Amino acid sequence: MRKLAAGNWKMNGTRAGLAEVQALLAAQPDPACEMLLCPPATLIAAMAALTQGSRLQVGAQDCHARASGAHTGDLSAAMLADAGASHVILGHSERRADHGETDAQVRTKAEAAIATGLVAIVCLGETEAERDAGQTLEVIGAQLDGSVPEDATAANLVIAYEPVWAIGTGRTPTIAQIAEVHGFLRARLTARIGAEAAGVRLLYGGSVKPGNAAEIFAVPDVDGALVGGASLKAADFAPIVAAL
Ligand code: G2H
Repeated sequence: MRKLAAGNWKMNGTRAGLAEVQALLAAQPDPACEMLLCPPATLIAAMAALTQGSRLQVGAQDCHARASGAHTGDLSAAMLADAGASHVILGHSERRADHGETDAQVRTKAEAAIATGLVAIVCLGETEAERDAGQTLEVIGAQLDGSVPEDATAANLVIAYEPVWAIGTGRTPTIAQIAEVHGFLRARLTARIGAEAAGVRLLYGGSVKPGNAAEIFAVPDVDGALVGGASLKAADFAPIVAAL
């Protein structure tokens, strides 16, 4: 399976930030893994134009479940695809927290994204309180069951495990903790979508940086990373891509 280095710019970046994309293209013309950047929606079209013909793909950070209609401020999967997106991040913990997104909503968004031809990157992760209570696998298993469409395939689904307490904090789980969750996710996904699960990329996300990427990528069933802060600068993201 081809690994995936995905960057999530979150609510960061204006057109001036596209200089970092040019620097990344210059630094990584032929990486071994797939490369993806998910900027704010305002930059998708410009980034797609800039990366046309390169190995760097462009994605979005959310989509609406419906194709069109009276949903002020929202963007459909088809609009994102039209702007040049190939992937869309769904159910990131920041959207679950800021917008109250539920597993069922994430699932309908994933269904819409897949039906449009986008790859859905579905995010899962436990809070610190849930981990401390010994509920990590129970929580993640329920999120996976609730968020992943039953007809998802290795070609149209990516899962990102992002422990909420590791996001933007500089803290990362131990290698053993990542291995436990990713092994669990592979088994749970197999129970849900069958043999296709073997080819679904399982990304780790949460404070991935150049200094810890190689160690995390060596963990079984870690098939790439969803990188936030360290994807904003080519000088940080390029070595992470190179480590895959
Ligand atoms: C987790 C991650 C990217 P960061 O949210 O999705 O962000 O690498 O800044 O922890």
